[in-house]
Amino acid sequence: MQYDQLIWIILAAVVACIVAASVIITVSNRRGVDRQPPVEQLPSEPSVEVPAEPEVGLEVPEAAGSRLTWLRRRLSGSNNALARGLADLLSRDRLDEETWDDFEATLISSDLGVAPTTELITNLRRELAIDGITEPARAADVLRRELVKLVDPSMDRSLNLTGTDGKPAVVMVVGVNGTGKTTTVGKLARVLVAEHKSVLLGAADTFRAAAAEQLSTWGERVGVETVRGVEGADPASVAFQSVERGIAAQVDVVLIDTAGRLHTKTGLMDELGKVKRVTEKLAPVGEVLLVLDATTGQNGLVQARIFAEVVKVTGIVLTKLDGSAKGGIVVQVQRELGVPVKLIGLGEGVDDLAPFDPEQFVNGLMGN
Ligand SMILES: Nc1nc2c(ncn2[C@@H]2O[C@H](COP(=O)(O)OP(=O)(O)OP(=O)(O)O)[C@@H](O)[C@H]2O)c(=O)[nH]1
Ligand SMILES: [Mg+2]
Repeated sequence: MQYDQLIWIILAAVVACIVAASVIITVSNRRGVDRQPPVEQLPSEPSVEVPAEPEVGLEVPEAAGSRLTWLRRRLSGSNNALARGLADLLSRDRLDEETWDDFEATLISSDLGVAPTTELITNLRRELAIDGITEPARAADVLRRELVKLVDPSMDRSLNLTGTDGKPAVVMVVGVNGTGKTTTVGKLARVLVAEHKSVLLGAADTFRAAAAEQLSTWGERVGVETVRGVEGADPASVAFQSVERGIAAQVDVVLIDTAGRLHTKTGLMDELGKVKRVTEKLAPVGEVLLVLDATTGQNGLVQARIFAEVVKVTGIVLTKLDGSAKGGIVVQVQRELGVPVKLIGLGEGVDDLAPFDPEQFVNGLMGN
């Protein structure tokens, strides 16, 4: 090989190395772009779980529009008792007394409650009589309007995510065991991250180590940090430390997951009150979301009443509206607490959380 050929080969190899190195540096910088700056690690507990470098890109939810359309389809295809009652009414030939009686019974058994049912049927019959409508198919629009009125579109369903005095907005998620609190925190974090908000999760469920583990797994999936304590740690102190970290890291929102607790256990309910009081020494808890399992029916109302007495509930998350839930509970729980349903869960999947929209909900129930 000639001398000048060798020089060219060496030069080509050097250029190739430089190009490869700059590609590697660019890729690794890009991977860090969407990550939040890691917060300082305190020597004492609780610990902060900084999500590991994801192997693939972080998960982001589908756009809100397509998610809502999909959820509406899920609702209308569900086994929801109210949806079935409406479908039955609209499939009849005529609106005679027997049909009305059956419809009334269906509404009451779908957790709509006696007073709202009577109100709905009275209004519906009056409206239909004025226009002389006797065929169910033509009654559908009137029914849709009356149902929307019952679900109350005038309520403010936005989440309060504005922090005060430059501090993060704090959201606490509460409810009885297994209603879907942790899943809701994870899904909500995912939505907020997609809206370019910086989020921190606080694992104030210290009953079981697995609970904090479940939450950190969500944190890793969506690329946010989780503050957690050891099993049996004081949940109030974990919540406090979470907000403390959130302030230090200047995040927009701190989501605090709490342990499931039976509303009948006074000690546990007092503990929840303490979690909120202690957290508020640092920053106001602007949103207390009560997670109710829509399939538990009337029991959900009792839970709602007692939780609202202990911590001022500002919004309801109604989960498990897929499956065999009785959608009428939306109306009852809002009336009972005077607090809006803000979010609904329609499945176990990561995108199965949606803002509650009265019209979409009614359309979903009516199968369109
Ligand atoms: N079908 C359905 N399942 C749900 C929904 N939300 C949550 N789940 C499931 O309900 C179960 C309990 O959910 P978690 O989020 O662990 O409930 P939790 O309230 O945090 O439970 P505890 O912390 O033990 O009180 C899990 O299997 C979830 O996948 C929903 O909207 N629909
Ligand atoms: Mg949980």
